[in-house]
Amino acid sequence: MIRKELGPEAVIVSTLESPNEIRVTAALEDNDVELDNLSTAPLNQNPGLDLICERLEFHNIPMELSEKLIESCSHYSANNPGESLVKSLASHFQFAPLPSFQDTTTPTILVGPPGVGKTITIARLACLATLQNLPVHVVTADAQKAGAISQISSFAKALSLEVSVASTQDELTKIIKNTPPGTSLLIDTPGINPYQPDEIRKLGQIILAVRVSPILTLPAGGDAIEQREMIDSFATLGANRVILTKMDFSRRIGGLLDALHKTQVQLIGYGDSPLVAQPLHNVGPKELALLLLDNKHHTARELAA
Ligand SMILES: Nc1nc2c(ncn2[C@@H]2O[C@H](COP(=O)(O)OP(=O)(O)O)[C@@H](O)[C@H]2O)c(=O)[nH]1
Ligand SMILES: [Mg+2]
Repeated sequence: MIRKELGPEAVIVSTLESPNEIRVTAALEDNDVELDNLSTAPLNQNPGLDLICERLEFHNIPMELSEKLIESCSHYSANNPGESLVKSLASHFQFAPLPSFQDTTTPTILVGPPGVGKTITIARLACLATLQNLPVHVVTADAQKAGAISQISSFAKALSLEVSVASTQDELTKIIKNTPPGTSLLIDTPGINPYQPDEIRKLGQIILAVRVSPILTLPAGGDAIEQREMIDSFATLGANRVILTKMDFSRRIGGLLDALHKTQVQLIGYGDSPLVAQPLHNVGPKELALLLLDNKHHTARELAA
């Protein structure tokens, strides 16, 4: 049937089985497309499109997105599945770089729900800037949560940085105004419930004082719809970029990927450790492909087997 549709050159590049159907992806080989082999170990060790299908299934990527990814994989090149996955991800997701601190006129402000890793991410960004000898000043607008100020102060102290506390919009405006030229501002905010209008309004006031679009911080695992609604809610505050956290214990990122794909929010980096000294990772299509293909996170039951 496939050869009847596509002609005698058609090759089957993958099959995807679900309880009620078997999907077969076929392609015509395109000898004009020359794609470099990826030199990274996981891709070289796992060169088949079937393996990619398996990994997409493992990550619980919803069928609709999975099909789109596989279809464009086969469109790019059936001969080099690793490279075609990278290209496929590049065409379905938005990526942008982590803050560079070269542009000291644009503060970096992180927002998100409570406990997702905003403060540790601020500390990591401060660490990154300090390592590059770029001056940063850390500000927290999270003055209410018990222990919040001492948590960020201890991170800052380890980097020989001071922390300013802004309890109101006016205080934050004043701190921004008094920041010496050439110093980047890193601003931490209280975790909020984005479904509470009052909490959104208060965070909106902080963002108004800063006048830049905030970066949403989200854990990598979780349900697709939950994540999408979270991203949509913070988008009302102008958050169009996301940093992921807790990648080290997120075994499946399909829900998150579905949310990123549906919202087209820009993915800019991820953290995978509770340690501040462990740097954030930049993420582009290649890094995302490696995260999808990597199967190093085993459950305790698997490890004991
Ligand atoms: N294992 C792991 N723990 C993390 C990661 N990011 C944050 N955490 C932990 O999550 C908890 C909450 O982090 P925190 O920065 O205080 O969250 P915030 O409330 O959003 O500011 C802390 O115990 C962090 O050490 C991560 O990438 N991996
Ligand atoms: Mg915090």
